Amino acid sequence: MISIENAARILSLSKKVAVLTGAGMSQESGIETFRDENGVWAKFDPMVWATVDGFLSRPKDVWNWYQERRATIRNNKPNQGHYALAKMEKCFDWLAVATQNIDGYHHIAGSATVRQLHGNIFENKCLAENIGKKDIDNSVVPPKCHDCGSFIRPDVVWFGEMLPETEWNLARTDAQDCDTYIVIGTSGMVWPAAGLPTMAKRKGAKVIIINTTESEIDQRADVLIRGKSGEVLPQILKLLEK
Ligand code: BV8
Repeated sequence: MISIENAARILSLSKKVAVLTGAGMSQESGIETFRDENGVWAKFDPMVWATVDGFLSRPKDVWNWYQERRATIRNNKPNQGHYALAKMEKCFDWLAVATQNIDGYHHIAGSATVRQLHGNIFENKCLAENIGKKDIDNSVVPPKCHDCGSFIRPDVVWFGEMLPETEWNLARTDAQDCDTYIVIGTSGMVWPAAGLPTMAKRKGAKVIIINTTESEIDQRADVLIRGKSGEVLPQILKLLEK
């Protein structure tokens, strides 16, 4: 509890707060994380299932895998951590969330400022034109672009792909301008997102980490909270609302 009180005390003195979330944020919503013991990458090789070459080697399988993940996300919902983070916005001049997650749960929970660093699983784009496409013909697997005939693919950032420039630049500015940086539910293994807490720290921000286990970013923490984000964030919000 002490670290939760320390985090709330630091936040009560903050005006500008930036946040980085990872798969742990949605774990209590029933969405699998990637690198926990029996996580996604333990079952699916990311170089096959989350790269362009992997998609081209087995387009039908990769497309169907994303369809299954879309169904799981639709059948679940944001958890108390997402809602607490959204309500926390009123406690500061601004609170901006940069998420590595592609489930869209921060938006659904009501967060107003969300930078989707790795895209959104419910959006699609043409593989060849690299531009978003709507009204997809799902009778073909994977669907084909109605403008050029190339494959349609999920509009998410695969390994080896650049992050969306605007989202990435905004997330970097948030990290450099904030008083406090909260890191929630990420192993800190995927770059360049993993570098954001260090950018904040270098500019003098306090860093709060909420994670159930150790992460690659722990040494940056001013406050380290070992716990579930769906339980910890509502407790922090309660202390801030006092
Ligand atoms: C890039 C989207 C520039 C798709 C994902 C070779 C060539 C090119 C690039 C590289 C290369 N070698 C390395 C790189 C860089 C690479 C990278 O970082 N690799 C790592 C693995 C070493 N990065 C990239 O490729 C990025 N692009 O660098 O572009 C470039 C371009 C060309 C050439 C050179 C450079 C793109 C990375 C994005 C990849 N896309 N996903 C999809 O999801 O299908 S990755 C995937 O990892 C997800 O986005 C995920 O969010 C992300 C990070 O993982 P986490 O979110 O942290 O999840 P994880 O399971 O790891 O951890 C969960 C944590 O939560 C754990 O710590 C756990 O303890 C905790 N937890 C669990 N439950 C809870 C909890 N905490 C709190 N409460 C709970 N209840």
